[in-house]
Amino acid sequence: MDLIVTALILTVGFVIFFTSLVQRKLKGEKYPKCLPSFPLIGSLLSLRSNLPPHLHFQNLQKTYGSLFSLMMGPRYVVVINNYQYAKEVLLKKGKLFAGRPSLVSTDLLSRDGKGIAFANYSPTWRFHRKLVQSNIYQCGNGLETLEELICKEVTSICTMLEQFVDAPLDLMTEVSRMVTNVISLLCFNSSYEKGDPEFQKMLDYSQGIVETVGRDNLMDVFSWLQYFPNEALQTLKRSIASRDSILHRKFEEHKANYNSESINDLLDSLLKAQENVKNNNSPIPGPHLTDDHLQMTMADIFGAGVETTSTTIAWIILYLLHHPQVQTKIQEEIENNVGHERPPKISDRCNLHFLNATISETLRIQPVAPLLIPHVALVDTSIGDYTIPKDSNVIINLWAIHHDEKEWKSPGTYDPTRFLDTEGKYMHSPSPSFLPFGAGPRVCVGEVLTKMQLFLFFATFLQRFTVEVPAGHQLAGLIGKSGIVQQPEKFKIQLKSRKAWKGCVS
Ligand code: STR
Repeated sequence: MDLIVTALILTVGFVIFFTSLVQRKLKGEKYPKCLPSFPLIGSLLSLRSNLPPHLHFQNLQKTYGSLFSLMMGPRYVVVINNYQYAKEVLLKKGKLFAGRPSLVSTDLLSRDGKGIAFANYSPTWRFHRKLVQSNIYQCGNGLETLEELICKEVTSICTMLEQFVDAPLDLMTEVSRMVTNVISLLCFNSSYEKGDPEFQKMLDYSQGIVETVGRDNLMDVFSWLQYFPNEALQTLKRSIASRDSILHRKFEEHKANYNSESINDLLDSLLKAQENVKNNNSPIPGPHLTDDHLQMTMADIFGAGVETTSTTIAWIILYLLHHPQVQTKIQEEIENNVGHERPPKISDRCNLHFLNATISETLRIQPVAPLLIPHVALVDTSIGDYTIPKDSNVIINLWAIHHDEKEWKSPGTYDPTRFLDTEGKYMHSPSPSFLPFGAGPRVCVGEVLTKMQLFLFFATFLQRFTVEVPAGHQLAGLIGKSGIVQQPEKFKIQLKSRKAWKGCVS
C-alpha cells in the first residue's frame, strides 16, 4: 500500500515537474539536454554502466555536451564536464551554488547535515568553516610550527621504515598512521603508537564509511530504500557507531579538562567558541554550536584529513612504481638541492621543481575526489546560457576536467614535465583545467596542510629510500576503486635504502 502511495506521489511530482519545464521552455528559457528519464526511476536506465560514474559521465558528454542533466530518481541533477562551467559554478556564482543535497548516507554521517563537508549553506556552516580555518594550525600551545609537527611525524615513520627494508611491505598502514597523527595532533593534541588498537579501529570504520557514503549508492537515489534490509546501510551504521564511540570519548575528555587559558588544539578552540556563544560574546549572533555540531565538525576534519592525504600518497607511490624514471629524477633533484647531510624542509619547496610537478601531475591524472561533493543551487540561476532551477544538484566531473583533451595533450599519459616551464621551473597550473582542491566558498579547507605533508613526506622518503615492486609480486593497476574517494587497490612494495643516505646516518 505504502509503495503505491509513494509511486502515485512520485508520478504526480514528475508530471508537475515536466509541465513546469514545458511552460518555462515556452517562455524561451534554455535547459541543459537531459538523459532519457522515466517516472519513478528517472534516468536510471541510462546510468547503468560497467564504468565508474566519472568515466561514464565523461563518455556521455560526447552525446549530450559538456553540460547535461539527468534525473537521479526524483532529483534533478546537472553534470558539468569542463572547467569553464565548473568555474562559473564554484567561483563566479560560488555563493549561489554553495548548497549541499540531503542524502540518506551523508545525513546519517553528519547527524542531519551538521559539520562542514556535507552541511547545507547556512550561517552556522559559515561560522564553523571560518572557525576551523582560523584555528586549525594553532597547535601545541603555538610552540610548534606546522612544519615542525609534520617533520617530526615524517622523520618518525622514515626511521621506523629502516627496519623493514628489503622485504615486501604494506606501506599504507604506517602512512595512514603518520597522516592520522598529524591531524590528530592538530585536532586533539594526541597521537598513536604503532599497533594501537584504537588506530586500527579508526582505519576500519573509515574504510566502512568510504565504501558506503556517496553517490554510487541506490539508497541515496531512492531514500525509501533505507527502510528495507540493506547491507551498505548496515555497514555505514556500524562504522558510524564505531567512529562515535571514539569521538564521544575524546570530546568528553576535552570538555572535562577544558581551560580557556590553555588552548592546545582545534577541539579546545571549538569549545572556546561554544563558551563565547553561551556567554553571548560571539561576534556572530546565533550560530549553532551544540555538542553535536562541534563533534561533526571534528569528524569531518579528521575524516577528510586522513583519507584524502593517505590516498594521494598511495597513488603517488603507485605511479612511481609504474614510472621508475620519475622516481630517479626526483632523487637526483633531492641530491642536487638538499644533499644528504640534512633532512628536507619546507623552504626546499622552491627548488624541488620536479617533485612538485610529480605531486601535481598525480593529482591531475588521479583526482582523489573525481566528482567532488555535489553542490546545490540555492536560488533560480543559470550556468552559461542554461537556466538552472533552485534546488538543482550540480555534479562537477573533476575527472573529465583533468582529462580534457582540449586542455591537456594526451591527458591519459603520466607526464610530470607538463607542470614544468621551458626552464624546468614548476608551474602551479599550466592549464586552467586543473582544480584538485575544488574552488570557491567550498574549496578544500586542508589544502595548505595537504600540500605541505605531501612535499615533506616525499622529499624525506625519497632521500632515504627507493621503492620497488617486490620480486614475484604483480604491479597493481591504475584503475582504482570508485567511491567518494578513489582509492588504489591494495599493493605491496619493497624498500631499498639509498646508498647516499646509508653513508650519512649516524
Ligand atoms: C572519509 C571517511 C570518514 O571517516 C569521514 C569522512 C567525512 C569527510 C569526507 C571524507 C570521509 C572523504 C573525503 C571528503 C571528506 C570531506 C571532504 C573530502 C569527501 C567520507 C573531499 O571532498 C575529498
